[in-house]
Amino acid sequence: MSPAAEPAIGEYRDEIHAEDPKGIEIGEHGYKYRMLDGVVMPPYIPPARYALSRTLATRPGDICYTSFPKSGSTWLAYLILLIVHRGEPPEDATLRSCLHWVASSWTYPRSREDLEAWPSPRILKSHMPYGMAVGGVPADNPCKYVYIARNPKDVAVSYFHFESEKSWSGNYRGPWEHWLQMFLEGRVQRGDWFDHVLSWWRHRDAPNLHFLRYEDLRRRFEPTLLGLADFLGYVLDEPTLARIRERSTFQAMTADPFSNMHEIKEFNQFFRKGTVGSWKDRFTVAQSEAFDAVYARRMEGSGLAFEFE
Ligand code: PPS
Repeated sequence: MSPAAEPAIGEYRDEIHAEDPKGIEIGEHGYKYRMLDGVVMPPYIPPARYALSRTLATRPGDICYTSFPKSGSTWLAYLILLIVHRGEPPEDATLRSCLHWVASSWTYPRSREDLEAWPSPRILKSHMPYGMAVGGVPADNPCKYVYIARNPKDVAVSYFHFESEKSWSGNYRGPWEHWLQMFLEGRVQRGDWFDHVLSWWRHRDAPNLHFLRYEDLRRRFEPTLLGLADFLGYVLDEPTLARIRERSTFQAMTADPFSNMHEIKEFNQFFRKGTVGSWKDRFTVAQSEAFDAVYARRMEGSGLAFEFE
């Protein structure tokens, strides 16, 4: 089945997302979520689709990209697609239609049969921690996994905008300081940022896992992209590299209907600022210091560090 043959994507609607309304909780400030394997998850990840995602048989050519939300995963998805397609996005498609978000009942909820019939290489999207990954245990899978992480202050702010300003899946209606507290306590969808990122970081030396940082893509684009391409088994010549660089800037992705998520109502929150350090517009000095203390404690000994400026 080609992406072009599929029905148009629907806009956000509770009745689409909540295939299994029994499991949906409404927390503080109207925040909607459901629990899966003890982790806070969005309403649009019903248990049946989560099970499909866990049991999907991956293939050697598959590329599964993963992140905590708001860490640059849409950017990474486009880079992977452009690498695979030599810098030219496929015709009669959109970025979203080329991806498989298996656990989600939203966007393109393809059946197991459709997924199995899809030609390689399949690009699989996920926002799960390591223990809940697509295909089961990553180390036992033949596919490749790419994880992207971003400094958690920018993640917390980007996520707050995403969840609170529009009628998005969480429908959060609380103030920033409450959101920040929820973030630090692991009560936002996808759970605890530290647990999530470190769960993948611990496996960074596995041969089928590539760990990236958003800040490296921003600051050191070319070597970071070449490293990604190399991991995926592609050699990029100079013209292809130049095409990918040009097409994947924040401005180009926002302007291009292929990559700008126009199928999804309120798509603008996918592309907000695209910078390192926008947390400073939101954190107070006291919040920043309190965050830094938690960060130092939770990251201690991990060997993982982020740029915040
Ligand atoms: S989501 O909804 O969880 O899948 O969001 P995700 O795509 O992971 O992250 C969204 C943030 O990534 C920024 N973004 C980019 N930054 C730089 N360059 C490019 N091309 C790019 N594309 C997306 C996007 O603006 C979100 O960050 P904020 O800080 O909100 O701007």
